[in-house]
Amino acid sequence: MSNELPAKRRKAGGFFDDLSIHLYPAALSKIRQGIFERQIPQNGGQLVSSLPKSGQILVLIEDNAIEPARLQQIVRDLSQKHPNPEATYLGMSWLSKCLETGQQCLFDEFELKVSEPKPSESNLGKMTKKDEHPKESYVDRNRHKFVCAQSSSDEATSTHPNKLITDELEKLAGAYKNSNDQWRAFGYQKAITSIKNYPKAITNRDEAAALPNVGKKMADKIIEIIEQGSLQKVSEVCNNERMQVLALFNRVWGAGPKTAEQWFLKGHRTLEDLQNDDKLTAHQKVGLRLFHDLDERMQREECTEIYAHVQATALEINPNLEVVACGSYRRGKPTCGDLDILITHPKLDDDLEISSIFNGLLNRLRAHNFLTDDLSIMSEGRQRKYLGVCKLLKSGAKHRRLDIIVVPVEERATALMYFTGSAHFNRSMRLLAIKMGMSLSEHALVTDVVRVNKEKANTGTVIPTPTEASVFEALQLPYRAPNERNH
Ligand code: DCP
Ligand code: MG
Ligand code: MN
Repeated sequence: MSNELPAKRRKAGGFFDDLSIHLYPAALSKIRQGIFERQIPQNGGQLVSSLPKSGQILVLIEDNAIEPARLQQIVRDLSQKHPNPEATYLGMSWLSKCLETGQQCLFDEFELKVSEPKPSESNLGKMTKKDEHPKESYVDRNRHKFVCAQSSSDEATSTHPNKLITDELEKLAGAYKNSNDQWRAFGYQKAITSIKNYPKAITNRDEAAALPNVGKKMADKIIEIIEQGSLQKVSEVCNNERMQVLALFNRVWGAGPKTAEQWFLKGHRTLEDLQNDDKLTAHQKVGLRLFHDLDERMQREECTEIYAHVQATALEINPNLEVVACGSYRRGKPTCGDLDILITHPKLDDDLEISSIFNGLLNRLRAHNFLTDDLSIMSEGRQRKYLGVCKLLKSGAKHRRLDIIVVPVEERATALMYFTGSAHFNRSMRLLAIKMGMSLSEHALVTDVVRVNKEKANTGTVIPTPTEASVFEALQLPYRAPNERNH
């Protein structure tokens, strides 16, 4: 079928729909280039042969089998020779992953950040042994820029002087996210963060355009919001049937932008339509049946009640158990999407005992009719994890999401860090660990990990981290209390 189309013609609706993509030729083999040049238009993307000075453009740079220092050099040269504030630089492995999985993958770990030029530096991005780097390394100089090195200050971001602007732009970012247009969502999100970090009220176009990640078109939008109080584009993008339906479907627990889009394409428009679909997954069925309860975040006080019930039940099994409420609750948020509970005890090391505590707790909670639906029950390494739905034993109580993990004591601190989040904070900390030649997961902080093309070639050595503070310390970060991790 697609043979009838001229090779370069874009196929509407592919997963690259509307993306303008430039394949940067440096280090790119002719064979790979040929494949990509065919695949991008076939999946709805638009190939751009030369780099535009302005406008959103995705610049893909070969990151396969290339020295990190050379890759950094390429990105830096490119951004200097062709400055375009709306360009996003990604490793070519993003493209491979999209083609492999048949979807537009998240940019997250593929984004190539432009580092400021440091002529003395020849080993950028590469973590080397101390004796090779007697002076401060790249990571040492840039550590403070990582999100995990900064305290999140809720007040600053919720009451900054350009809130009207970011509120309006957030509507667009949300709509693009719901419709799986993550490239646009990403572009808006970067601009929003930049505006939130700007300490003064923006008053003119040049001031707006001078902000990082704000291009000329974005600056025009900012001015429109300042002058009109709102943005015409918001109603254009958000007030149509498709967007409204996608926004609704995204609220079903267990469905994301991709599922929402598939449902829409099948002709579904309402929650009732979904009820009649016999292809829903078990999760989606629960999400749909309990839509109204699970759609709403709960007040912190309700979390406290749920926590008290799980904790009391766990302590019946063993009074020495440590039962910690993590997630947004531990970060002090006034409302929570679910409750995340971590369980361990100071001597917990035996896999049979881990299972027995885990199963014993679930059985007891089931016997109380406290658990109403299981979403998934799994083992992750030595940790056991439960995702489900619970309901307090009082009239009028609503169904709430509950996650429980039981972990061996030696994984306590890294599991606590992971389960406390935020997800953004965790991503930043893991990235920093990688740049320092380590690897951080919910199981352990590991050093001497050798990576070949981003795959771990050896398993490394576990650094003992008995406390959260020791994780921060090993990464040479100032300690941040949970309420400072709301990034
Ligand atoms: N987590 C993560 N990466 C993800 C999802 C979760 O690192 N993609 C970690 C950090 C989260 C924690 O797990 O803080 C708990 O996940 P939740 O989805 O429950 O998120 P929160 O508790 O932070 O927020 P919410 O109030 O929405 O539950
Ligand atoms: Mg949570
Ligand atoms: Mn959770």
